[in-house]
Amino acid sequence: MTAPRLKRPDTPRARTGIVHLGLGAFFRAFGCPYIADAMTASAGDWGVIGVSLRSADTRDALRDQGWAYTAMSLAPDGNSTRIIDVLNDVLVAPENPNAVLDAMTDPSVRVVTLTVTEKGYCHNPATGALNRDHPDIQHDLAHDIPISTLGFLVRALQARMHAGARPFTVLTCDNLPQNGRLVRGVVLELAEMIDPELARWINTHGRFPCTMVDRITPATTPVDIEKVQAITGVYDAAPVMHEPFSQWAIEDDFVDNMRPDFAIAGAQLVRDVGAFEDMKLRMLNGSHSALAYLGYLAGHETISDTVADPVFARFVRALWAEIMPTVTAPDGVDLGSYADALFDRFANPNIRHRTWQIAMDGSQKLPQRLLGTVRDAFDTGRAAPMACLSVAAWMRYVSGIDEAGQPIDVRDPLADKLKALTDMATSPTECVAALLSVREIFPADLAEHLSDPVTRAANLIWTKGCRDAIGSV
Ligand code: CS2
Repeated sequence: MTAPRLKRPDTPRARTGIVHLGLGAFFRAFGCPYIADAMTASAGDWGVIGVSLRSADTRDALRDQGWAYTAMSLAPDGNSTRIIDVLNDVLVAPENPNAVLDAMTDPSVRVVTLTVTEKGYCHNPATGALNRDHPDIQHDLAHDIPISTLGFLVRALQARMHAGARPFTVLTCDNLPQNGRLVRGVVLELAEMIDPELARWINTHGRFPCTMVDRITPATTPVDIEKVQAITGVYDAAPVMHEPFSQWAIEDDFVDNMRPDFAIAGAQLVRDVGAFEDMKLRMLNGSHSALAYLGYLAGHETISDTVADPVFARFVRALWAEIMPTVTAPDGVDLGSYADALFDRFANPNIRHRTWQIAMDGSQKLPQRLLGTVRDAFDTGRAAPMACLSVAAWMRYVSGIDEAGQPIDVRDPLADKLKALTDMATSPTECVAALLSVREIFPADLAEHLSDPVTRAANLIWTKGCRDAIGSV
């Protein structure tokens, strides 16, 4: 017998108070449960209109379910499920950008949340400034109907200003350092080019709190869909998978103080998110990327497979030892215990988080994940061999051939440029030199510092393979 389809009961919905841009698995597994808990505990009209910026898949899968879906928590000792029911609609921006602008312009929407990934900010990863040459930005400068995230934010804010309404708070939930400052900066730059008065209005009235978001969310597979059905007896076309752990630190700075009661839902509302961000971006995401490149090249499919290999378990501990002196722990946090907890989270065998998934978009991730650590270590006269090995592994990865001689499906906005550079190189030394010249990633002074240690590491990786290279560093 086929299982019945998940269907939201026909009960009243909360009114929409949030538009979310970039409705991927992460926000559905992370932000939406917090919003659901906040509304359960202290009410408020914080229903969400989700916006997919590219594909219609999520909308098509969720529509017949009344926008409800299952979130499955993957604990080492078993799975549990919960229905999340905060979405009021899902819009697909390329199909109907005006509907997205209308939703964002509705004065009852007080917060626009974002998970558009690092590359969605159209910024230069090394400097944080707007990449004015980005084709989507060029498009949005020439047309009133936008295609980029920044274009949607700026045009919707412009419509609100013209309507005499208040701006919405822009709440970014992407893994970027000072993410609120970053999005504020690029929004202001674009607004300035469109209408300087708008830029002044956003500068005065807009709010862009920084956040630190943390929950490991592997992509959903067909097997996951079957598992959900086995537990719930119901077919859900688009469930999301996540680890039990979740942490959200939010700078408490919202337009007119209008926001869900995130604190009651377990988020930390703080004055300064900086320490949380540095710790998480460097220790979790930095080691995630390092394990992704080295592990992928060595033939490991997932992060848990990678750290189950004792060589990589030692490696990640050594990498954390390099990172820890470069971060200031948030009040009350012991970095050693944080690292121990990270190890357990990575080792969770129930989470099949593919190294290939995490390896994506490295050009956008390396600066905040690994290069900050390297810079701080160099500035204080310390070496960072494991971080340099990780950078070299990324170089090997983007050259497009793994250790078994198989092609790698490299996904990165700079993939073509990186491939052209590595194709011209005739040795690991030349490859390192070519890639260190990519200024979007490596500022000139840092490239100079990196040249020797990364060249050494690359030669080890190319000749011995990643596993043996780790032992030889
Ligand atoms: C991962 C993150 O895919 C990646 O780059 O490092 O998505 C990571 O799982 C989350 O930031 C955990 O909070």
